[in-house]
Amino acid sequence: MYYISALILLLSVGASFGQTTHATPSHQQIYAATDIAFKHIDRNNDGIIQERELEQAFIHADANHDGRISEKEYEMGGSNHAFRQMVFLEMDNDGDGFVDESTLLGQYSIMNTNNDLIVSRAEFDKFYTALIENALQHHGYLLG
Ligand SMILES: [Ca+2]
Ligand SMILES: [Ca+2]
Ligand SMILES: [Ca+2]
Repeated sequence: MYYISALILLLSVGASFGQTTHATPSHQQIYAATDIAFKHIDRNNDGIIQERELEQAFIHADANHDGRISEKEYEMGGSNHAFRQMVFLEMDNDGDGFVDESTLLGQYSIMNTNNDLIVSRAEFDKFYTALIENALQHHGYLLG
């Protein structure tokens, strides 16, 4: 259930892109968004994402406690729905309308490239920047 960071990312990303609608975010904006997301998840401010922090983020996002994140739950975090929808679609890799625990777990493993049970800032940034760029590539039309 770790990787709910995606969730949080959603929240944070939408917020940071704010009202710049109808514009494809620049690399700088994507980086700024991942920066906000990281700080949001790293509750103990040690510069590392621990499993527990991701679990907390997931639990927080899973409003109805069914163990998966629906698009509606994902979008509850704020404005810029087009962007959130785009990222959600990218994360819902099996297209069933939910980002579930196994997806998040898998993403956490991917992020943690050196398998040391922590996700560093660099690992986090790399993963999310790629995720957003893939989302733009696959679903960027949603931004209008
Ligand atoms: Ca931390
Ligand atoms: Ca849920
Ligand atoms: Ca899914």
